[in-house]
Amino acid sequence: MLTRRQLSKLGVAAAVTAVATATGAANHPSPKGPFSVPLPVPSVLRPELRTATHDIYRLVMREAHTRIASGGDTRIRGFNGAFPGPTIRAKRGRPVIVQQVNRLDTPVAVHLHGGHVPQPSDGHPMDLIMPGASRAYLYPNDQPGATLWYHDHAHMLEAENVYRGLAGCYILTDEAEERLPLPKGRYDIPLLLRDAALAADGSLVYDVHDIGKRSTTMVNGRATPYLRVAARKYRFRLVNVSNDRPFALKLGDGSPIVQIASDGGLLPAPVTVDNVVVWPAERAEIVVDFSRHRPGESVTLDNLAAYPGENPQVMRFDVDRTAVDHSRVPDRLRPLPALRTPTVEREFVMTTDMAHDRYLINGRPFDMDRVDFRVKAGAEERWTITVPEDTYAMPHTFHTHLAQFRVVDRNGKPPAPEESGLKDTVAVLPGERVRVQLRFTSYTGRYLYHCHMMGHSAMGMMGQFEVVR
Ligand SMILES: [Cu+2]
Repeated sequence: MLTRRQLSKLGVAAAVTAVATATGAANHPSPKGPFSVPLPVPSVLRPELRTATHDIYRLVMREAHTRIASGGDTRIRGFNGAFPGPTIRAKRGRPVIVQQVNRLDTPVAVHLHGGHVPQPSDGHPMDLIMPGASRAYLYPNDQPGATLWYHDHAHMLEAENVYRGLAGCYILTDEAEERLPLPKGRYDIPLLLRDAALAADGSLVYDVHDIGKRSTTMVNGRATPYLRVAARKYRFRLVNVSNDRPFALKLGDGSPIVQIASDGGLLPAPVTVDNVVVWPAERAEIVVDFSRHRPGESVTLDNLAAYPGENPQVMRFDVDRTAVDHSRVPDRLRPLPALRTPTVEREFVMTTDMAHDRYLINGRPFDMDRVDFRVKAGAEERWTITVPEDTYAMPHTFHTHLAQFRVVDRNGKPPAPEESGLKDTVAVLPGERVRVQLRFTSYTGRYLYHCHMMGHSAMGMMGQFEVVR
């Protein structure tokens, strides 16, 4: 949940007032205005082959046209030409192989964000898939159920590739989670959130610096869509796939939101919040109960972190029917793994070098040929991430590959309940100091850590560690 102080740090407090003034118009959508297109739900990818042990998928990265908003078609780069890509649904204990075919004219590397993955399948930018080539990625799925996502990770190209569409959702479930009485099936929907700058002809304008112009927000690739819902509970998997934009989402009618999961899956217990925050690459799963509405009523989803002057409305839910609802949110969801005493402590300082247009971790930009530190397989480590409060300080989102972590404290205080679960990405605002704790497994090799504001990582805010025995 974003506090008023954090909102003012982002310079977006003005947007809070804008929410109140904009909602009046929401009930009368014009054909070309917001809420004129239905929310698409990305299709679930079918395996090419199901063997006794593996599900085998194939995805072709190619250019295609889509319609984001009224105004014209948009040329995108998509997995199977889809914007966003198809959803892969996997089950814990059953490995997946994805054959990725590159029919774009740019090199790519596909990373499964949040996945516990052996090094050759991690999408390290040294393992590029060149145009015309392909690569098979093995995902063991040996971690608890979680909403993951896959995206390009070619260094210095990732920001534009993802901006142009190379992102998709990967939903991992497990048996314990499936036994919980949470909303399922058609009542369990991923919402991939992002923004873009759209030209008048509908084309995507990419400028790594001018993020302020990306004022079209999208859900599942459509600008301000509507979703027809039944008057019952839904599970929504919020995935922030945007390059740089945070969302702080609140229901337009002010009713509370129940958050059940974060990046690494279910929280120990549900948390009721006024708004739910997802920074770039973060995920949050929420349960929204529309039974408080009658058919014919609507409720918007608003972004408290909208930039000043923007329409803060992200999408609208139109309740159009009643439905039987046997789902419920249990009081306990999933216990967290215990923290061990860490054996190693490390510090990460995230800064901006405006003179050279670079973003740095510990004073250095990414170097493919440099291993920044080595980690012992099986080690429990505590990492401290700080963003000094200086002239060019800005929020960053620290992400590490391979391991999920737990936030130990934020500025010396215990994390909020919704930030206490398993995570792989954490926001650090100017002047903040966040400590996280993570445990490495037996996988060895080079993995990345970086800021997930993609313009920042593309401009150097990234490093690599090597796990050794
Ligand atoms: Cu950053």
